[in-house]
Amino acid sequence: MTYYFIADLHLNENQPEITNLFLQFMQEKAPLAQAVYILGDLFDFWIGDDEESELISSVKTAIKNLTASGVKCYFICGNRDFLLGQKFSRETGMEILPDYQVIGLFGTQTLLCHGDTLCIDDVKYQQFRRKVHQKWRQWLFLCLPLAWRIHIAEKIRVKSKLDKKSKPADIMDVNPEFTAQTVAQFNTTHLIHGHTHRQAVHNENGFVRIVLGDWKTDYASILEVTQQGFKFV
Ligand code: LP5
Ligand code: MN
Repeated sequence: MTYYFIADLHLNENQPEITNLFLQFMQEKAPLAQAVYILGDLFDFWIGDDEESELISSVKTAIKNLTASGVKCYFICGNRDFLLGQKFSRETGMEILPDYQVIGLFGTQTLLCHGDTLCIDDVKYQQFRRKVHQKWRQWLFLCLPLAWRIHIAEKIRVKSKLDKKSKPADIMDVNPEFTAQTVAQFNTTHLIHGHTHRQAVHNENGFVRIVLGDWKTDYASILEVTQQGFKFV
C-alpha cells in the first residue's frame, strides 16, 4: 500500500512542463496508490469552478480517471486555490478536506494541512487570509464576471509578489511554537504540509514535520509513504 502527498504545483499556462509532470504522475505513479493527497496550491490561482481551459480540463480528466479506477484523491485548499469547490469535486471525484485533517498512516497519526495557517508571523498575510476566507466576500467575488475575477486575482498576485520582497524570510516560514501547539492539539506525531516551498524533514520538538516542496519545470516534489516509511521520489 502506497500513499502519495504533493502540494504547490501552481499549475499555469506558462509552464506546460509542470502540467506534463503532473499528468505523468497521475498516469504512472498515482494509479498504484491507495490514495493521493494534494495539499493545496494545485493551481496558480483559482477564481471559481466555472472557469474552463485546456489546462483545467486536462487536470480534471486526470483526477477523474484516477478516482474512477478506485484510487482515492483528497484535496486541502491552498492560499491560491481556496475557491476550488463542490462542482470541481463532483466532476472529478476528488474529496475536499478541511484546513486540518488527521489521518492514520500505517498506525502513525499524521496531521495534514497546506501550511499557510502555521505562518502566523506573516501578519499581513494572515489579515488578508481572514478577509478572503469570509463566506460573504467569496460569494460576492464569485458573482463577478470571470474577466473581472481574473483581473482582481492578477492584481492580488502583483501586490503579493511586491510585499514578499520586503518580508524577512523567517516570517514566511512556519512559527515553531505555534506549529508544535497545533500538532499537540491534534495529538499526532507527524505533520505533513507544503506552502513554504522548503522541502525538508524536520525531527524536532517531539514530532516529525515533513515539508513538501514546490514543483518546477524539471522537478516534482512527491512524498511516498509505504509500510517501510516515507521518502521523496
Ligand atoms: O502565493 P505565494 O506563496 O506567492 O504568497 C503567499 C501569500 N500571498 C497570497 C496571495 C496569492 O498569491 C494570490 C491569491 C489569488 C487568489 C485568487 C482569488 C481571490 C479571491 C478573493 C475572494 C474574496 O496568498 C503571501 C505570503 C506568502 O504566501 C508566504 O507565506 O507572504 O501573502 C501576501 O503577500 C499578502 C500581502 O502581504 C497582502 C495582500 C493584500 C492584497 C490586496 C490587494 C488588493 C487588490 C484589489 C484589487 C481590486
Ligand atoms: Mn501556498
